[in-house]
Amino acid sequence: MFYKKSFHFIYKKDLFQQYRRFNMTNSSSLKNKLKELIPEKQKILKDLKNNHGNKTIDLVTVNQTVGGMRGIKSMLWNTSLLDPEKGITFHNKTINNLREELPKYNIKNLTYKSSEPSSEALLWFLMTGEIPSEEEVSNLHEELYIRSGISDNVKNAIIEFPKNMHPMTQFSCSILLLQNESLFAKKYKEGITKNDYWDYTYEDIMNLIAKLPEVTSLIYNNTYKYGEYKKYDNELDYAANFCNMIGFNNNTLNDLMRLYILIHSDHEGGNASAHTCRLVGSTLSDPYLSLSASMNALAGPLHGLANQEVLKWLLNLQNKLKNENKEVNEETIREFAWETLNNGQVIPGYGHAVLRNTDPRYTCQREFAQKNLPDDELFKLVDTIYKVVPDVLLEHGKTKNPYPNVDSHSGVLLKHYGINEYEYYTVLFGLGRSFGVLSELFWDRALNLPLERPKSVTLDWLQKNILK
Ligand code: NMX
Ligand code: MLT
Repeated sequence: MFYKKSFHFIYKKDLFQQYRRFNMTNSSSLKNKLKELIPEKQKILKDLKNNHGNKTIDLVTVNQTVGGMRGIKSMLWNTSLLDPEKGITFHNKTINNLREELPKYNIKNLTYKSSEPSSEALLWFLMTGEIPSEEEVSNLHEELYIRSGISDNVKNAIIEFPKNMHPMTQFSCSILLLQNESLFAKKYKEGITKNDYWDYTYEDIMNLIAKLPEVTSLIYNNTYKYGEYKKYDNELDYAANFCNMIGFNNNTLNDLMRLYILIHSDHEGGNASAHTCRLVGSTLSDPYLSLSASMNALAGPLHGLANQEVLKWLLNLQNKLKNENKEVNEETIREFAWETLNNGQVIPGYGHAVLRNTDPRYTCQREFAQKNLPDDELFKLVDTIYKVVPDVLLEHGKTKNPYPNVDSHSGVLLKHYGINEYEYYTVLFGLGRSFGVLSELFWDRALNLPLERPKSVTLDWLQKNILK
């Protein structure tokens, strides 16, 4: 299935990749699969619009309109659905279902079989709703490899970013630097019809996902290390490629990265990064413009930036107690949590706009830690915080969900394996989130979903129409 090693001479590889990219349109088994699925989904949507279009799904209260539109069922989003108690399901499968059912990456079919599903398998599943065969995963692996590689212009521009520019700003800018390569934008300019949108959207999405490990690792290496740029290695899967590119060669970290991409990939459509990608994409901005915007939403501290805030909070807690010669225990953690709240700040990693229970993405990271790093000091701290903070938040009496979310655990795992630079953590969330929001963006174009444009009202309108 994979091409022969002799092509590894760089110049030959570049020529070969150009040739393969040229032929990719017809040979991609994922694209062919999607081509089969599109008419079925279009038919379902058409039937809903024509025969049930006027039925009511939900009603909207004043509190929802002035309170961030919580809970209003008003978006179509196919890749995943969030239950407030049970958490996320992807095409009706839980995280643990996927961890069992999706193919694992088998390096050279010999030495090491990964414990977590490959990100290639996840991508196939998110886009199609079907569990791929090993052959389909291999095919997609090759497709991503062939599409990988960033130009010298983009590379040099990223290297010129100031070192103190936040990694999320670098990430968003880097995606915009790639936008020049958008086939969708090019073909739209040439005058394609609606029926062809999905085709070029697919090309952009796959090219973009294939290039993200190089882009994100270059940001890491350039900001924190020595500016090294590593190319995609065909013998490693997607997640291991990323780890390799930032200078790590550790099978357990590779597994963590596979799990990390899986749990961060999608969280239905209403979260800020997903919703932003949908909104921007609905104007027919291409996938590069849409993903860059999505990453800007993820960069906020109430959303994806919370993972860096959590680690900062944990380290501040440790330092403060050390300086005061105090032990880290339930009592001192409770005091620190109250101090945070009394300062008018949120406890990062706790609470959620939809969930009303412990996030299963937290639970599976906890299980990973119990298995692989049970004696890690920061893991023990996170575990003790879990015993204390929900009660503190309940007593505080404001938050509707006193339990931990995904961001509460992720930094501790990354730090354990040596990724210490916490300002970078949200980039990793973004790498995972790209899989979900871009898969959905493909279907937005395939189903020809219209421009998103909800109706707003003014305070004056509310007074006149509600208080009457
Ligand atoms: N610490 C302190 N106060 C909180 C917390 C928290 N962790 N969570 C919610 N509250 C407050 C919230 O600020 C609000 O206060 P006020 O009435 O003064 O405005 C009140 O509780 C009610 O908020 P909720 O309705 O429970 O939460 P909402 O849906 O508005 O916001 C979050 C959800 C996630 C933004 C909020 O829980 C939060 O700020 N959490 C901490 C930041 C965080 O972990 N974000 C990551 C979320 C997951 N992700 O990756 O995106
Ligand atoms: C997410 O993964 O997007 C967050 O948990 C936020 C959300 O779902 O609103």
